[in-house]
Amino acid sequence: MSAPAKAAGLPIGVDNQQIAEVFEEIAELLALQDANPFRIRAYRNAARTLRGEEHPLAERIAAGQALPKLPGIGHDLTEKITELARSGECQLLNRLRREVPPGLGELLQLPGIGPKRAHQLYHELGVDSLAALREAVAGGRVRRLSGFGRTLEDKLRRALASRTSGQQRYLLPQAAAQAGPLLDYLKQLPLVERALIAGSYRRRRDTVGDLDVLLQADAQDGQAMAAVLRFPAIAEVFASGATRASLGLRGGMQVDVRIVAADSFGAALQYFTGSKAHGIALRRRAQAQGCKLNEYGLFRDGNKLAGRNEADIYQALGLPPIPPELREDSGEIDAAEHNRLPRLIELDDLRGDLHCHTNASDGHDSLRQMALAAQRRGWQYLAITEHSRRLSVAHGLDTDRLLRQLDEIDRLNDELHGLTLLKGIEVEILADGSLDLPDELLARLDIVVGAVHSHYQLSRARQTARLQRAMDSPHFNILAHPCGRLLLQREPYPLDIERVIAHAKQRGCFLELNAQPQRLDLDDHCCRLAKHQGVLLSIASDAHRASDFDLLEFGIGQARRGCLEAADALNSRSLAQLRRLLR
Ligand code: DGT
Ligand code: CA
Ligand code: CA
Repeated sequence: MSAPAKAAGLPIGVDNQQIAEVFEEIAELLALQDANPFRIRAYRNAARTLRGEEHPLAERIAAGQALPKLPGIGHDLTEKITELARSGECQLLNRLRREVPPGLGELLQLPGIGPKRAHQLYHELGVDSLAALREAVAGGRVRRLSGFGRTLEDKLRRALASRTSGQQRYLLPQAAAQAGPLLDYLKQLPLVERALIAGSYRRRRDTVGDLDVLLQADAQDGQAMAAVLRFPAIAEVFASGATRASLGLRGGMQVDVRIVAADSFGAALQYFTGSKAHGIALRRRAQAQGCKLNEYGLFRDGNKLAGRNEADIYQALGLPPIPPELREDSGEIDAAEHNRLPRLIELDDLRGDLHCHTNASDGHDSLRQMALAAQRRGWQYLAITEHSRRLSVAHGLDTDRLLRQLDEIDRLNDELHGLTLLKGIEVEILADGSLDLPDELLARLDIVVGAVHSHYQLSRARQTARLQRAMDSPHFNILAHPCGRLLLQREPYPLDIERVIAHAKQRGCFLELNAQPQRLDLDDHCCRLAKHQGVLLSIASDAHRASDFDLLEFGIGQARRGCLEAADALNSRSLAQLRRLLR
């Protein structure tokens, strides 16, 4: 069978194998929740059926045809398949991924550990990661669980010892959730004068490998480190001395701790903030000036020129301080040397947010709650951009429901002071680049944000042409999460982003920097490309609840890594300027 001609060779969305993978993951996560075995088996069986099914089901759904009767696939699973075919996502899977601690899946890779025992470890001992299991094994607690015993515990100890940990990476909020309590603890220690996290976390990289903690304290007698090691959420101490330690946290992250004296704190901060490439380039510069730079300070002929403050190191090397977000050896030292460092954008530069949802589609808070939260932030505007009808999993709006929301926005705007709600939509960009709602309706809106939530598998050329065509629509304003990546989960789809940026420039459109920490899309590199072409970016929260406006902090971090200044952001503009730019 083939897609209908009118859909212009409608591309194949998710294929059967991908649907099978989703079902297998659901089965595994359900098992980790110790769910009903029949339900788990239903997903496993359905996955098996799908692996052997040659008709691409998603194509049938796209063509509006009924699905063939398949063994083990009843009403419920058919709905899941339809959801996946339409949106490329599965809400149940998303929910399970949120509910089941990510570290639990790792336990399954150990000998003798299946879902049942993993569930038992979690519920009876609170073990939710390899690091936590190490601790439980070390404490002799595992052998006491029913069905475990000493033999299995020994086996686990050997398996754990042979694994190198710390290779996993973490999203910024996951890292923050582990770093926050640790920093709070360290800061209240009487012996600790200063505590900071350096490394990729300070540089606001999109994912973080480990935490590099820097403490200012007197390390001499080992008292300071002893106090550090009393932090309750430590699962394992890999190594420790008076000035350095390497730890595993219960949350799974690894931490490198260094204790340094006040007169080299700045040098250590500079060194351990990295990146390695930036550090090497800076050291080369020091050498060219007849100096030596290391984590203790900047020296010439054995005399210390700087070390106490980070900024002093740069200054002694003839440079203004370089913001951590730029330290990737991608031109920042040269720019600093010629006084061309950008004045990086800050959260306070934003005058509003141009992408958010309410409970009219898949958000949690009401329009009023979102508006009041925006008002409390002192914003001038907030664009309400629900999903459109085609994204049925997200309860997307059709014409009638959108019109009703527009009336509601009018009423609220009469009432609100200081804040203007803009009428918008996050309209689905269909496979061929057309939009999911009629032009007459889009014409009534203040702002049209377009997004791709399906058909990720198109060729690079077709995906690029699809987005270009979407921007050709007369009412199109902003391309949401342009590259479609989901960090640690899904690669961006093949796309000629430079062409897309050039097309946006030509069409007077804008691109989004989506601040959701699993997206951060555009990424830093693409931000630079857009800035270079003079295409303004909407740094947007994509909030689904009022508290999500806080996520803008992550978007700003990425924007700064992308060299963006306030003037490079669409939503740093006043309402009047914004309206002009949106035409
Ligand atoms: P991550 O943890 O993988 O997200 O990335 P980073 O940048 O935090 O890297 P990490 O934790 O291995 O090291 C922290 C910083 O320490 C790194 O950014 C720069 C510095 N550093 C580590 N190893 C070296 C090295 O061999 N040479 C130099 N110059 N600096 C290093
Ligand atoms: Ca690190
Ligand atoms: Ca490290």
